Amino acid sequence: MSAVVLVGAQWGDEGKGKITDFLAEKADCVVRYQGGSNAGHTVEVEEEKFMLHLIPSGILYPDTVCVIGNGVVVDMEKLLTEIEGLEERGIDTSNLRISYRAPLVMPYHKKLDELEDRYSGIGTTRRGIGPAYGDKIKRVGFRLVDVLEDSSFFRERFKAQVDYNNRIIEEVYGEKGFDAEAILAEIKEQAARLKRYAADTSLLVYQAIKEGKKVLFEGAQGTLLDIDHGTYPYVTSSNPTAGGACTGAGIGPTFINRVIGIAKAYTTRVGEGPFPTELKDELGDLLREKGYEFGTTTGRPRRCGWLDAVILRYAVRINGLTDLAITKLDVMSEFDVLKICTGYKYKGQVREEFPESLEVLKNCEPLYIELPGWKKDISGITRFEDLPEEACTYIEKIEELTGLKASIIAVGPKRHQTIVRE
Ligand code: 2SA
Ligand code: GDP
Ligand code: MG
Repeated sequence: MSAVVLVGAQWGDEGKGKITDFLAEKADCVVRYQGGSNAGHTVEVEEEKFMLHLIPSGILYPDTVCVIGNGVVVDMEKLLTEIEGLEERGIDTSNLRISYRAPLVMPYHKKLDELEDRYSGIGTTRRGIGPAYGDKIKRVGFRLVDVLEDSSFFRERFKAQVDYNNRIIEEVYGEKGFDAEAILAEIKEQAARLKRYAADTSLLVYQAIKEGKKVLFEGAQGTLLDIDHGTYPYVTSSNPTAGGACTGAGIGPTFINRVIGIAKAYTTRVGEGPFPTELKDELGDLLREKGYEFGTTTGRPRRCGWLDAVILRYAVRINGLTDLAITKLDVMSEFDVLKICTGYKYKGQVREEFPESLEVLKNCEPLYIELPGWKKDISGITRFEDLPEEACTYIEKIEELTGLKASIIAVGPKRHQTIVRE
């Protein structure tokens, strides 16, 4: 039995797509369990680059079953475009499965996300994620199965919901609302095109695990963007943390036997909210330039800073991490001296735990240790022993600070630029 959860240990964009694709070579099934088209997971194989949003990063392997679980909010229009884009590039998507239970992102969710973000200042991706999860929790959302069945119960509730949202869009924001019949026709057509992929995915994943197949659960976003455990309200509206894999895929926690925390060798964040180790100077610009830190979905520049071990320790605890995958070590080759934050100073006191209060977090001063850089190109190295001594020391320091082994190290964006340690 092998069920492995891959979770972002920071604020997302840790390289989950790359690591998932790398491990998917030996997997039978890859499952997305939360998020939606806000996610942007990059997979690079030889000269080809794929940016995936809703489709799991196992899709490049023709025999791997790729599941969009019940915890993912599905924008059918975006999903169809993504499927078509892959098919045009010769990628077979016939092994894709979508949960009947997946809540749908409606056109009014996207509109409301845009309008509300102007006021809330969260800096969302404006893909309708918050409003779609909000409706799910309020029990006024619609799932793939509802549109496929098209019952009178669904139609009545759907029209009432469009009316309600139109009132907000028109009366609160003074913008034009939507035509319920037009949306209905559109989503029915989209659902019909997706019908061939629809499945009871919880059952499918359960059976795969029971048959001893290898299943990967691919988190989107990251621990600090978790609605419950992240830097609320500057978070996404789902649970990227490992517990989300159970609810978002419909499997019990006793089936999971490994949880890999994926962490960049430094830290980035896109969108607003506190970020203690952020570098607002030329060092931050250098990280952005060398790490090519721009949003995979929106193209927004990412904020960059030093590695923060307080965050990593928090991720170890919240996710029950078993080991780490450290990505983008090659980007650190640029620096003479590397810094790692080991604790925060707040009002003269040292804090080693990640604070729950944003006010405290905003006023925390990072406490750093310094390590020597290596200033050598490491992007072609395939064995840990062949890395420069300073790079090994950097990784070993992360292991010491987190108490976990870095069992995977990425030294470049491509599939083969990956070091595995036994
Ligand atoms: P949302 O759209 O409601 O989920 O936004 C809420 C916050 O969550 C952040 N968020 C992300 N952070 C990092 N990466 C994400 N995916 C894209 C990428 C982002 C992009 O891979 O680069 O292209 O801009 C992602 N998705 C959501 C978001 O920035 C808000 O802070
Ligand atoms: P995800 O959301 O966690 O899947 O990450 P993204 O795909 O949004 O962002 C990670 C970026 O870093 C992508 O452009 C990847 O191709 C790239 N990347 C992943 N691993 C490495 C690495 O080890 N080195 C370098 N230089 N780039 C990497
Ligand atoms: Mg991303």
